[in-house]
Amino acid sequence: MKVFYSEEHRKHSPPFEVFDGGIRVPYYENPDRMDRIVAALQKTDWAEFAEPDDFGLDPILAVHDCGYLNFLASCWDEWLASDPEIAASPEQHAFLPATFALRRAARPTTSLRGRGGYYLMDLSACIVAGTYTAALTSANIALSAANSSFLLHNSSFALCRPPGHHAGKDYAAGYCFINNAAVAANWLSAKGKVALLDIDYHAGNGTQDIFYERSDVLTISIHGDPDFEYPHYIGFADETGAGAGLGFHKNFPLPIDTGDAGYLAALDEALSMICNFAPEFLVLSAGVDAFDGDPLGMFHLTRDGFMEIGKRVAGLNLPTAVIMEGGYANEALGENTVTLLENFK
Ligand code: OKP
Ligand code: ZN
Repeated sequence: MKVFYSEEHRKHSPPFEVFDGGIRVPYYENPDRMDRIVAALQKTDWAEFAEPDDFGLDPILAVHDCGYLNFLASCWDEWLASDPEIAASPEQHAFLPATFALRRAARPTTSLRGRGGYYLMDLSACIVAGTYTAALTSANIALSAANSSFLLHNSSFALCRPPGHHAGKDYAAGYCFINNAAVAANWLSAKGKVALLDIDYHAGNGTQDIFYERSDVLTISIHGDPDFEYPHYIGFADETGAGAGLGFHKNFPLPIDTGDAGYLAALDEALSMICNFAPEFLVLSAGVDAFDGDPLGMFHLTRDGFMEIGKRVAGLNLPTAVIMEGGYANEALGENTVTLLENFK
């Protein structure tokens, strides 16, 4: 199986995040995550590592707003230029907004703080010097996997970092800046119908937003009920698409303490929806933070659970671009990811 990966992700390593709006903690979405997955993949006899190609900005701008992308590109430099104290010790800092724009009447104002509050949705989307470069490379990794799945008609793995599924057309959120899976799915949608299944523990709100009014990309997310879990305001069962996209989005909000059995029951429903949709390609937003003991999750999936998920999704027999999303139990992250992928080879 082709595994697209780049060392560029290291450039995005914020020194802290503001956890649950309270204390500063080390950034959970850290480079060590990739090291664990790479190490586990290297022990297999099937992972074929490849560098991503550069697809340019067009496929990214097909999904994301230009003003938002410009903000990501210049935020850090503008911030350094605005404050000599920050410029004196940049590695101790991460840009975060101080206010958040409620979108109803809001517009991106010209000041950096104004744009920050408009384009960043929470305190886990920290911007540092390498964020934009790392995010662009991460999107190219997803595009490379999509291209490979298209050309070779088989499955591929995009080892993306930063992750993407919380990023909407014009906002960053939850460690995500560019929606890698959405960029890949949109790119593939020019070749044929696409289903995008999100099995990360958190609702794929950005993906939902991006495709909400489209019928050529079926989007499905299985996740912790937003009634108790991040991203809190989106990912409910009654959100099923709008306009031409009505009926082409599906959420499976599941309760606290969901284990393998409850999860697999929802997965089977999702898979039968995908079968009925009859897509040519599948994009799998693959987080493994539904794992028992994940510091950011409240499900109890086991390694066998991930094996079974992989088996059943691979059983669709679709060319699948598997896109890495979350997973924060770093000691188990490599094994869980390899286990999920095993059946796609
Ligand atoms: C990103 B991905 C937990 C705070 C949550 C953001 C989580 C983003 C998860 N109480 N902070 O979907 O794995
Ligand atoms: Zn997650």
